[in-house]
Amino acid sequence: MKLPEHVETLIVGAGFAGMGLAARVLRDDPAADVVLIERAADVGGTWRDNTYPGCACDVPTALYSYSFAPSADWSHTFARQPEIYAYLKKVAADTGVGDRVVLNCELEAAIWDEGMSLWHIQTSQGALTAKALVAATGALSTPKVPDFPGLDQFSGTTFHSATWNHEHDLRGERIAVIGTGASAVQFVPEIVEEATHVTVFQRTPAWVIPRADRSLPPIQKALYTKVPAAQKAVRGTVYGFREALGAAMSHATWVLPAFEMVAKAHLRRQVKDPGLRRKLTPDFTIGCKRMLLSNDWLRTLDRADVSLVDSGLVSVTEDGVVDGHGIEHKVDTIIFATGFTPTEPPVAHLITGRSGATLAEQWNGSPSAYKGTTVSGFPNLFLMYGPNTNLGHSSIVYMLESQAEYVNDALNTMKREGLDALDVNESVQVQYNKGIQHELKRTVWNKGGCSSWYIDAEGRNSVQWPTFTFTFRSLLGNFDRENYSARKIESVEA
Ligand code: N01
Repeated sequence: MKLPEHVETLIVGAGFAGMGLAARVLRDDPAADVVLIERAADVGGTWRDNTYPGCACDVPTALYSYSFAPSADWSHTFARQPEIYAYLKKVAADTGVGDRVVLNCELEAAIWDEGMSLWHIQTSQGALTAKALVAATGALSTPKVPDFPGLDQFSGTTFHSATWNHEHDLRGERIAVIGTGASAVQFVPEIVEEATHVTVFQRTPAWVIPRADRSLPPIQKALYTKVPAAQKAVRGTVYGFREALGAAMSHATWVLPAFEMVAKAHLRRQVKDPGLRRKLTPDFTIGCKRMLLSNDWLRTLDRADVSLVDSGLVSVTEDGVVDGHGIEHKVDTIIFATGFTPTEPPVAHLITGRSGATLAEQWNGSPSAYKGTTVSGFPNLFLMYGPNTNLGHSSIVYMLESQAEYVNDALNTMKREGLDALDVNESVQVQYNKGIQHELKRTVWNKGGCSSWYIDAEGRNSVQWPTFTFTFRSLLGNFDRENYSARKIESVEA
């Protein structure tokens, strides 16, 4: 569709978050004035962008879909990227959300107009105004490539795992992989079959446990299609199990040593070389960083055509990479598996609130919001997957649907009461975050002895949700109008 001149609700981003919200709004009112802008040429968000070999979800398929759009089409316990991408495209078509998306349209700036109570928005396709603005731009959508000295001198090929260069032939090449997180463990076992040699640069070893993956039999698909309640029951069971486990894990109780034993046994089974095993043994509590699931990552590192460097990466030369011992490794291609920028989202630089400061200026390196969704001083702005909504144990889709419920209720409240502006009270936001930070203090993410992307520049954990996901859902079940300053044309009321 074409970019309108004005819209009631503008959603930026057509991934799981933005599409889930749009579908929720349209379920209440199929004629709702809601438009999504998407910088890419298709919907799908992270599942459109991440196409590296072996890309799959490490959350079970049973949980990783919208509750309003169950699918029986999954091939494995852990779905593969192409099928999740296909699923999202199908949801876009089935729900009508796809018709509301302006593709190849990037947000450039959004400025709150206090006098008119609306957002002035500039995009790559022109300007528009919107009453409500939703940033559904993803926490893990902007690849991070560290600025290693000499990188610009490198004469070979470089790319990030999230922007895989499929034109580039890795056959016969010497490859350096930087980083050993959830992405690297998925693609390294795939590329070793093509490359001559792969050198993996590890900064911190990660705890790795087996991935209980299996292909789903056709009979299961038939059952789910005929008896949707059976699929619902499985989803509920997996959800309950994960909740119990996640809460126990994050609060560092008896479950963690048990997981650590599993991970150590996995390492012993897969890696025969004791020196390599030592390099791969973390010194922090399991769960502090995202636990990795893989049946072939550790085994792959023990191959003769794969080396693990744990002395760091100091610089890049014209045709290689220099490690912490000053040894140069000649390589043809460098693949960055160095993650994303969740605590420094670029979109925060584009949104200017009531005071004239951008969201990034207000956050100053340490994002915070009320219920992960609204920010004081930024009226009628809603964040999907905002601060402190990430999980270590369950499906982000559950959290996104909870936020969609809340935002939809807020939009309905505005309509019902004829409000022009809603701004969360600062004291409410501050109090809420005190509670979140207090709760996080007791979790493995804060006291597990690791450094992770959950901790921001100020040393605050501004990423993780500290407790049960159903607590989040109940907190966001209804829009709490009393915690917001509301404004009607010609009148201001607290
Ligand atoms: O990124 P990461 P990822 N010099 O940030 C290293 C989701 N995801 O793309 O551990 C040297 O986890 C860094 O080292 P260290 C999931 O939420 C989901 O792998 O910080 N190394 C680390 O090893 C996941 O958590 C799925 O010391 C540097 C690696 O790079 C998130 O995406 C699948 C460095 C980055 O690991 C990110 O995963 C894949 C530097 N300057 C991903 N900077 C699902 O299945 C960073 N590193 C749902």
